[in-house]
Amino acid sequence: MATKTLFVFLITLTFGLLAGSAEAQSLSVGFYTKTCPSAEAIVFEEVSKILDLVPSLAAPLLRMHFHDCFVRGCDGSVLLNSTNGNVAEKDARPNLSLRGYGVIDRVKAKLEEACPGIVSCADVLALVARDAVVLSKGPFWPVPTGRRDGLVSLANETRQLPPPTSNITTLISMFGSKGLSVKDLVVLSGAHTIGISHCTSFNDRLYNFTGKANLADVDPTLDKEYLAKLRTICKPNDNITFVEMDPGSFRTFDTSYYKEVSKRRGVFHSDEALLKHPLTKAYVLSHAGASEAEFFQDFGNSMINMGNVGVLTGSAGEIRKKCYAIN
Ligand code: HEM
Ligand SMILES: *[C@@H]1O[C@H](CO)[C@@H](O)[C@H](O)[C@H]1NC(C)=O
Ligand SMILES: *[C@@H]1O[C@H](CO)[C@@H](O)[C@H](O)[C@H]1NC(C)=O
Ligand SMILES: *[C@@H]1O[C@H](CO)[C@@H](O)[C@H](O)[C@H]1NC(C)=O
Ligand SMILES: *[C@@H]1O[C@H](CO)[C@@H](O)[C@H](O)[C@H]1NC(C)=O
Ligand SMILES: *[C@@H]1O[C@H](CO)[C@@H](O)[C@H](O)[C@H]1NC(C)=O
Ligand SMILES: CC(=O)N[C@H]1CO[C@H](CO)[C@@H](O)[C@@H]1O
Repeated sequence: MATKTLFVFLITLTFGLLAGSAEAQSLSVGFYTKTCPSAEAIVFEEVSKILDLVPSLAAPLLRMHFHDCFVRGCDGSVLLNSTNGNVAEKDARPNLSLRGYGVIDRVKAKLEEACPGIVSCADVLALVARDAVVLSKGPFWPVPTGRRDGLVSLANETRQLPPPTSNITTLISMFGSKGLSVKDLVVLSGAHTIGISHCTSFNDRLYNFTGKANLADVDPTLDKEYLAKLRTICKPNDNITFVEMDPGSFRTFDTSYYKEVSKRRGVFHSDEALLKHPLTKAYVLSHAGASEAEFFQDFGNSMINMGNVGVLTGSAGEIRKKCYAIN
């Protein structure tokens, strides 16, 4: 109850703050105020109930919004099932490890009960991602809404998602191609403060790193102690085991990801890569173990930027009835 009151208070506060800025945007905070006034409260209540039971779903729900936005814009395309003639994004390689589709279906069903045909699945993803962060003790930010749902989902387009082997050049250019800055990159990478990774996503750093068919051939940039620990957990070709990405606080949204990366304990090349550019390196170092306030503010801003990527508005697309299929 206390959280709910706080939530309503924050929403009200945010409306007040944003009313002052007259920026023309296609999305707007409080888009459903008239058409479905309880939409955001319904989402928060459902996500709270689900995460009370299964806290480990917070991380994949945040990640799902990222995977949606980077492929065809934030249009709910990540949620569509494959059909007879088409393999959807969901069934492409990077999505093997996405979880939480059932949560989205459940939240959407509640919204359809309250206001049929009003709230898009793309907006559900954006709101659920925010609430998953709030419920992991992270920041609240006002989520601009008004996205519409796309009609297309193609497995081969998941190539637009950066792989964990990415170097800094690739990361900057892949974020740049979505209109996101170097700062957005380092800030949004901070999402890896919660959740898990399968050994498959970083095993190349632990064994046979340069392809010498030598199991002692490891990534020299990874912290030695951490490397040894990972090697005891992840065996070569292990595609089942997973590790906490931010050991010790993988369910708490905080700045400890930057502390880990600064000690060369980021699990992916893409985490390590943040130490290879002056701007991202400076951000990592200055936020390692620092107070959360600035990171929290930055994270909300960068999530709003990411949530704007390639959105459909007005009469484009549709409002899906079920998130896994077009109407
Ligand atoms: C910078 C480029 C990024 C790369 C290369 C990357 C890559 C990955 C990989 C490989 C995993 C592990 C998947 C697995 O093995 O189970 C992962 C997990 C995760 N990623 Fe990222 N990611 C990136 C950016 C982001 C962004 C922008 C967000 C959200 C804003 C995000 C949120 C997450 C979360 C929360 C998890 C944990 C998922 C879970 O617990 O199931 N990532 N990421
Ligand atoms: C849609 O796909 C999900 C898995 O991604 C599956 O669990 C669900 O049964 C599918 N729904 C329909 C109606 O095909
Ligand atoms: C992706 O797949 C679609 C449908 O199968 C196809 O029309 C399109 O050409 C493919 N795009 C690329 C870049 O391969
Ligand atoms: C970064 O990775 C890309 C793609 O794998 C590669 O073409 C490029 O040479 C790499 N850049 C550097 C500086 O290593
Ligand atoms: C090591 O990597 C090379 C090149 O990718 C590959 O040909 C070889 O089979 C790998 N060896 C082992 C033991 O994984
Ligand atoms: C793991 O690898 C085995 C053997 O290569 C394969 O049969 C199995 O389907 C894989 N499991 C997953 C979850 O990818
Ligand atoms: C949840 C989900 O739909 N995962 C799919 C991801 O893609 C693989 C194929 O690469 C499917 O087997 C999974 O079912």
